[in-house]
Amino acid sequence: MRHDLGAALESFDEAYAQAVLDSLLSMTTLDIVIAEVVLPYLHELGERWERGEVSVAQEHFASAVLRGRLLGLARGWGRGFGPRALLACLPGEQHDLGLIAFGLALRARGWRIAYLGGDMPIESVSGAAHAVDPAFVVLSAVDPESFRRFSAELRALAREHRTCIGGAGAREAEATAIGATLLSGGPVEEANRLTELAA
Ligand code: B12
Repeated sequence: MRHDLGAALESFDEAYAQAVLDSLLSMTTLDIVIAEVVLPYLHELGERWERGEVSVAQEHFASAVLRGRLLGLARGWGRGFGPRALLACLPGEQHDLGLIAFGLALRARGWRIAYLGGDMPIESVSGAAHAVDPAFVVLSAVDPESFRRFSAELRALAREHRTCIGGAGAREAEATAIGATLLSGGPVEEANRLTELAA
């Protein structure tokens, strides 16, 4: 199935890619589709792009289709009565697919999601946190340097709201410096952990 999805996306066949995703979602859980198909495919796509095996156009097309589908599945994720999570990427960060996947995994566990998306000024995240009063603020970046660059602002945010950091750039040293909880695993695994922490 992952192979079919990749073949559809890399031949720019959006309709077939959606059909493969429909079929996967009808057969198994969203957790499995995220953790075992979509994220590994994206990771592998990046490696193949680095080796020059897929073009920038194929990589952009594939990530745009998958992002659109994940956000479609996210419709209504702010509703309900569960704990709230406020999700955002650090300033300058556009890679939000892992964060969206994490929001979907939390949603499957009863959370309500307030999603701010990519490239968020910390001050604005802080303003949203005051308005939403989330159980956790979760920030994501692919480069550890982003957490270091904004560490003073992030420390101030973490003093006021329980804050977590995730994504490929989130490491123990940065989490400790900020006073945040490190979510170093994949979105599904860390959604389980955050759900335990919130309980
Ligand atoms: C898709 C993609 C893009 C898309 C992003 C679309 C989007 N809205 O997310 C677009 C085309 C916009 C893009 C742009 C760029 N990209 Co890009 N991109 C990728 C690619 C192919 C996949 C990223 C992805 O979503 N992977 C799936 C995620 C979920 O997997 P992961 O990052 O390994 O994350 C794991 C964990 O960290 C965890 N996780 C991830 N996020 C989160 C969040 C939470 C809360 C939790 C709990 C867990 C979690 O889940 C994953 C599985 O365990 C990667 C290649 C790769 N190997 O990852 C490059 C990559 C991330 N990009 C890279 C670069 C350099 C860029 C650009 C600078 C390219 C350019 N020259 O313009 C720009 C920068 C844009 C910006 N300012 O942020 C580099 C980053 C290098 C670095 N360490 O800083 C990579 C690694 C490619 C490379 N090898 O050079 N990119």
